[in-house]
Amino acid sequence: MKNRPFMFLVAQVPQDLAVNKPAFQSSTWSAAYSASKANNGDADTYISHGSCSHTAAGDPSPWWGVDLGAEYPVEYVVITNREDCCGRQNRSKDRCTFGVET
Ligand SMILES: [Ca+2]
Repeated sequence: MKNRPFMFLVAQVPQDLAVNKPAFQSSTWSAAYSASKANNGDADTYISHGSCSHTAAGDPSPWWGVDLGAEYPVEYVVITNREDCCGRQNRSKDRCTFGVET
């Protein structure tokens, strides 16, 4: 029997370190849009589907943060805003996906 060449392919799949880690934001529009919705692993961008965070209207300096639990070398930070309204206005108040990849 003839030896067949073989090859192993090893791909490093980015790991999202932010999924389901403790998340915080400067204010919350309503309980349905809490900080944890941004990093719940669901990338749905329609806020009415319940997977986006949103700070309160009138928050003069909105922010969102996540505690990764440790220090990591970070390759990418991915932020996805809602796509169901509001055109090109400042989207700093909502986040549907927040990912940190190594
Ligand atoms: Ca989400």
